[in-house]
Amino acid sequence: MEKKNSSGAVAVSSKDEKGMKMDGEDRMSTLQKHVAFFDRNNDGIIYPSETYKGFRAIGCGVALSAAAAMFINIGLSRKTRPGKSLSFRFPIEIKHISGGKHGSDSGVYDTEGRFVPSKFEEIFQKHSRKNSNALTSEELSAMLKANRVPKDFGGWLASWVEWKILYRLCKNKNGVLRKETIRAAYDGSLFEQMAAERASSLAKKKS
Ligand SMILES: [Ca+2]
Repeated sequence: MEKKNSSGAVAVSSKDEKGMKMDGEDRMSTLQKHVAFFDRNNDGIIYPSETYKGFRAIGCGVALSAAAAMFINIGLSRKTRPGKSLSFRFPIEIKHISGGKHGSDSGVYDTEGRFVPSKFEEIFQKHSRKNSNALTSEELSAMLKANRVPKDFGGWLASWVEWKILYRLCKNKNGVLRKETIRAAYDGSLFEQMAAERASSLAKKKS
């Protein structure tokens, strides 16, 4: 269930999210939902091993999943654990995930990780040329360039990696990333679908 707050951003009830309840909070932001898929045991913390398993579950290979786990957990651990010292287990705290937001992005998540529908629509208004409800590889690259904040190299890299992985895994047979796919990536429901499809295709192969 999604509810709009006064700023038009969307907050999502935590009851929808695998029964997980955040400490002292009764709602998850869309950004929290986006990452909650990777919290494999639903304790509110994502360890590198969980990031790895999550990437494997959606169909990424061993090398990409391992690289993603390192890149994401080392990059986000300190930012999502305000006031705590560095942990070499590199945990990510979901309740503070908005602290891990990077620059040079599309602005679809606001500073608190809530979904901003107008920014989402803007992606397609500005960058879709061939099909108003999808992005081609070239359109995606143009969007990444347009979003770059000068000298924000960390943000450039993070955006590039996120979108290129999404494109590589989720483009359709015509080589485009559809709007509804991108929408589902933002709230993490895409990952649940991908994992379910992969599990069922693996089960079919075994039988
Ligand atoms: Ca966990």
